[in-house]
Amino acid sequence: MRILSMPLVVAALLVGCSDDPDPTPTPPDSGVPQQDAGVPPEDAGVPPEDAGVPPEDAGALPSGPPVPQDPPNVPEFSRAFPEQTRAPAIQSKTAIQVTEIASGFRNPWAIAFLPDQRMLVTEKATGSLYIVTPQGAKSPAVSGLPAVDARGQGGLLDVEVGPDYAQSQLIYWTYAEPRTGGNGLAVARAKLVDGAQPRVENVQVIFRMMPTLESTLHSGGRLVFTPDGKLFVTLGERSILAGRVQARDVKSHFGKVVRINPDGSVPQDNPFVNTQDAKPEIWSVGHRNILSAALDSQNRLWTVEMGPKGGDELNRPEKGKDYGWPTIGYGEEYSGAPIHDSPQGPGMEQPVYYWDPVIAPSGMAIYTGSLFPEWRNDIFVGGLVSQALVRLMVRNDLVVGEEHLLKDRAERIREVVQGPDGALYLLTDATNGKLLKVTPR
Ligand SMILES: [Ca+2]
Repeated sequence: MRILSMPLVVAALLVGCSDDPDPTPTPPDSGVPQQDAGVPPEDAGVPPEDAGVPPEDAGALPSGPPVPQDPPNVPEFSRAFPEQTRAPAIQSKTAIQVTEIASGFRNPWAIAFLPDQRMLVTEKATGSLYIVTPQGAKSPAVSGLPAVDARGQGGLLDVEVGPDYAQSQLIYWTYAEPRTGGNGLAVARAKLVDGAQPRVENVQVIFRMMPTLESTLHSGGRLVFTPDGKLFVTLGERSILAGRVQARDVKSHFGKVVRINPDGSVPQDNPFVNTQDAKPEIWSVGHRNILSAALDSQNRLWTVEMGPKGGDELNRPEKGKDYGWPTIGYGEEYSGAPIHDSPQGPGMEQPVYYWDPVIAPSGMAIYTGSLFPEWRNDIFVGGLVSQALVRLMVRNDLVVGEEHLLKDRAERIREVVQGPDGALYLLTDATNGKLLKVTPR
């Protein structure tokens, strides 16, 4: 366990705030440092996935070595329980086929399925939204969306189809909103008017992350509807020190999961509605930058957040709980400077699982389909730096196996959703981004 003097902690907070392992191409005029600087090369030379992995006997939990990876960046931090990191490597028995449905998306970020199985697809940097058929035909960009601040990790991010879409045609999306004095994540909804020239009408901004701050980093931005009609929104802490220090502060939205009604109003059973000066939308606190979120079969929220060097985390955020960033965590600054005295601390929750080295997560699905029976209830996370589709086998809320699929494609995976047909649909993060479909071969 590392012991830090206070000045060292401050120094640690002051350095390395800008280099996230999320090297989204940045417009040349933005002044944002190259975010992949200092990120270790992804695990080149991963051996074939069958190397040394014992067969999974029915009923028996996987055992054996973890997915091949580099040594941890912060070896002095010990896991809180055995299953918290480096689960045994597993190998899917079902052979998979990857089909390219469409390409030519400029850094696409999110997919949402319309009831007729067409997809809404967002492009981060251009702020464009498209409707894509299952065969890959792309509509003209949907008109009427508000302007985005497209610098860095901003832009147009997630999109979801409203639960009452059949009646309302409402869609919801997140974006970095340009504001006087800076920017901030916003959630908007509008009526989608379908047709040869699709557009949105009656745009309403239903949530604004506050305070406004000038940062192009750590926007968060995933949306998850729950069956009881609430909407979770995941938020980042803006990376820069002025934002990072607010991640556990209930007076700020930074570094939080928030929970709202679809019209933006506050559910009265939220945990901080009666706390003086607290933002009433807050569900959980102490997150860094949540880019992955999904519900499980019990409709519980799971998230994966982008950590610093060596600190990506899988969490199951519960009402009113504190997930510790920046006080505790398993990583360090990109400079190698320490961030935390300890990976554990009183009053703060432990991640279900963490990665050191990181996968650089974005996008998440918890599988419920019938195309891949062996994947039922497994967690899938897109990997950017890791250039993998990460599969986690979960038993009793513990990760008991990990697999890195699609490594041979060497593509950054930005988004993972399960389609109505039980296939997994992916977006690759590239200037010529692809929409991919994963089915049994
Ligand atoms: Ca944490």
